[in-house]
Formats: sequence, C-alpha cells, structure tokens
Amino acid sequence: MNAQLTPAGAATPGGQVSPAGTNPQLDAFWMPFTANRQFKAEPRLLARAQGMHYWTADGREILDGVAGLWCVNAGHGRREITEAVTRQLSTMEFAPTFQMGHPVAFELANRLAEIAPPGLDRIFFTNSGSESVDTALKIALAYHRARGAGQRTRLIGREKGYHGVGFGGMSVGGMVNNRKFFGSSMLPGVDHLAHTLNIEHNAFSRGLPQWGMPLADELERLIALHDASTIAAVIVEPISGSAGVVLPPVGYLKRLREICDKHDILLIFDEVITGFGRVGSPFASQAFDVTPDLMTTAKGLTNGAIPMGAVFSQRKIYDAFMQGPQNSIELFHGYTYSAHPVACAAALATLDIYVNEGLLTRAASLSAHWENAVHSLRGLPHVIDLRNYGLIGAVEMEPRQGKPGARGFDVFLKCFERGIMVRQTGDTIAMAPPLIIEPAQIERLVETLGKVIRETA
Ligand code: PXG
Repeated sequence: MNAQLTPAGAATPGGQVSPAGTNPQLDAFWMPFTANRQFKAEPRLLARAQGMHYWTADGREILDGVAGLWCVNAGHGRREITEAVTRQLSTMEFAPTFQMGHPVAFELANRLAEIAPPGLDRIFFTNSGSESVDTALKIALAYHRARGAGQRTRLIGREKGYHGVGFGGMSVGGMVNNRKFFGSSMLPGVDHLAHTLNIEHNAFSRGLPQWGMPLADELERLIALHDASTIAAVIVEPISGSAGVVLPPVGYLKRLREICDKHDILLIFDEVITGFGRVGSPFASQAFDVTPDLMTTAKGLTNGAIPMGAVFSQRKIYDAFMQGPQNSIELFHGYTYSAHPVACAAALATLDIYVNEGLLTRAASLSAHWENAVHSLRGLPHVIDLRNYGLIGAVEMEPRQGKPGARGFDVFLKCFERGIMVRQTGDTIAMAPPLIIEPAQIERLVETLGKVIRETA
C-alpha cells in the first residue's frame, strides 16, 4: 500500500469524502483478529523494516519486540532470503508436488530433518500454522486407522491452547473467543486438559514454574473417562504464546509424554511459536528433552518472508502409511502450495542464516539477561505476574474493573507511540523479539515498557 494515505476528512482519488475519523481507503481490507473500526479510525501503518526495526508510514522508527508476529526470528530485511526468493522466482515460480516433485523440496526436508528432535525426520509441508495443525491431527487419525486402531478418533487439547483457526485447530484449541462464535461446528469427540497458568501458586516465577504436576496427571483422569482405546492424540503447545505466554510447570511435559506412551496415544507438540530458536534450542522439544510423535511448525521456518509450515513426523508414523500396493496414495491430504518452490527457497536461505549466525541457540545465551530485564518490572503498578523463557516474556496486568483488556490495550498503544512494538492479548503484554536482539535493545524495550506501565492508570 502507498504509505501516503488520504487524510481523514479529505477527498479520496475515487472522489468520495470521508467523514472525520474514517478513511475509505482502509474500508475494503477486512482485517484479521483486529478491531477494524477502532484501527481504521487511527491506523498504525508499518511501511518498511530492517534488522530489529520497523518504520511507520510517517517515518517513525519502531523497535520490534515481537518479531513481527513471532516469526521474523533472524530480523528484518535479510538480503540472503530476498536473493534466494528472487532466484527461485526467476528459475521456476511454481511446480506441483502432487505426483511430481522438485529438488528444492527434498533438499529442504533433508535440511529440516538434520535439526529436528530425534526421529522426527519425515516432513509434510503446509502454508501456515493452522494448516500444519489440521494436517497433524489428520495424520494422527489416519495413522491409528492404518495400524488397525481406527476407533481412536478422540483428540485432546488444552484450555487456553491456540492451534490456529482451521476447524480442527479451533476445536482442540482453548481460547474462548476463538470458539464461541462457531460452537456447533466444532469437531466432535474433543476434550481439553486444564491450562497451566496459576498465578496464585506461581506468580513471578523465573523460567518454568514449580507448581503444576497435578495438571499433567489430569490426563489420566480424561483417559479413564473416555478409555484410551478411543483417543488418538493429545496436542499442546510446549509454551502457549497467543494466550499470553503460559509456561509448562517443571516436569509437566515429560509426564504428558509418559502417560501418552503408556496408553499408546500420540503426543503432538505445536511448535509454531517455539520452533526455530525461540527458546534457545532449535525446538522446545529439545529444550525440554521431550520428543513428541508429531510436531507442527510455521512462522520462523521462512523468517516470515513467505508463508510456509511444516509438520515433522516420527518415522514410525510415516512407515505405518507405507503399506499396500505401491501405486496407492498413502495419505489423501495436501495443498496446492505444499512445498511451494519459492517458500522452500526462502526456508533454505533462512536455515542457512540460523545456522551460520548461531540463532537456533542464541536465545539460550541471552535468556538470563532477558529474564532479569523482564523481572525488573516487578513492583510496577498493576503488574501481577511476569513470565519468561528463552526469548519470550510476558507482563500480566490486573484488569480494570469491568473492563478486561482495556489496560492492556492502552499499554500496547502507548508503547507503539514510544517506539516499541509489543503484542497484547487481554491484559497481558507479550514479547518475543527477533533472536538477533542486542542486550542494549533488550534494555530499551523493557525500560520503555516499564515507563508506559508506570504512566498507565
Ligand atoms: N499454532 C500456534 C501455537 C500458533 O501460535 C498457529 C498455530 C496458527 O498459525 P497461522 O500461521 O495459521 O496463523 C499459531 C499462530 C499472538 C499470535 O499474538 C499468535 C499467532 C498468530 C497471530 C498472533 O500471539 N500464532
């Protein structure tokens, strides 16, 4: 979009006159997960990006505290990715992967297998996190059927979980607003674990909270209720991002793994946010030393440059499908743009940057500094919890009486006016900067946020 939008109240190129506070040039785009009318009355337009920064349409520099939307892990404007994409576009802009192939797709799958958690070396490509989640759920169902356990159709998600917006992801997800409008269209046979956010026990924990093992044991209760023979898979984010950064208690994920193993249930980690270095190792699975059966990714896979997702599967799952006549299609699933050559090229260039610059583990070396910075906000007005892990941080503020989310939105807005971009969900401010962030920029991010919190009633 042209950075120069017609000011409110002026005539547009189409000859219409917009009333004060509105702008017809903004009307056609129905914005996702956005208060459209509020935004369009006072738009926040980003026009350019480089390194750790965005620049607004009117030229203000904004420090990116959330890696775009948890995806630009190597920072903005990476020349190597631009060049790889340009090269691929001019060589072959598209090639089908249904009954055809192209070398870049195979090369990318091999490269991803190299950094994957143990055994997760069979990779299915998608175009987003939502598609990765729906793909993983479908693989889980079809896997059980392929090995003669087709009655295992139940899926278990978790309260506060976010697994994208497809019907599968929405159903196993646990964010109330994302579900309640679409109630009767949920997948049947889904149940949910309790979420693990417990401010009463765990407020101001540094890193993983100590309390919460009983929440993992809840899985045994759900299994006893439904019977293991009906359950296909459990899906959780190792760390929930969208719900405002919810951390797994110490030992929690290991316990889920043990219970799933005991009952022959697949464990799916949704690593759309935690993947590609966010928590100090390539994937959270490695950081927490728990290996799932399926792992969903997207976002950081291409540094946000081109839409792409990938589902990592244990070899035993892939192998279970490889039976029957050789000419039979083993999985009736896929997207026109699965392994799109341009996305593959972007992902390969991104992986090179991650590896060459040590970004898949850089968050581990910065995490102590990050933790101290985040926890320096303790004691500020209305701050009721602070959470951190890797290069993820969250500030939980007390909601204003009768106006949940209002304080969070004010803080988010003022931060943007002061030159930092953070993410707001309800009264939680989340941060997940590009992994190239320098300590001085961490200081600036957190100090600005602290000033804004002090000034916000
Ligand atoms: N799973 C997880 C764990 C996610 O975080 C998705 C699936 C869906 O991905 P797509 O690519 O379909 O959007 C996500 C997406 C936020 C925020 O503010 C988080 C996401 C998307 C937008 C905003 O926390 N996560």
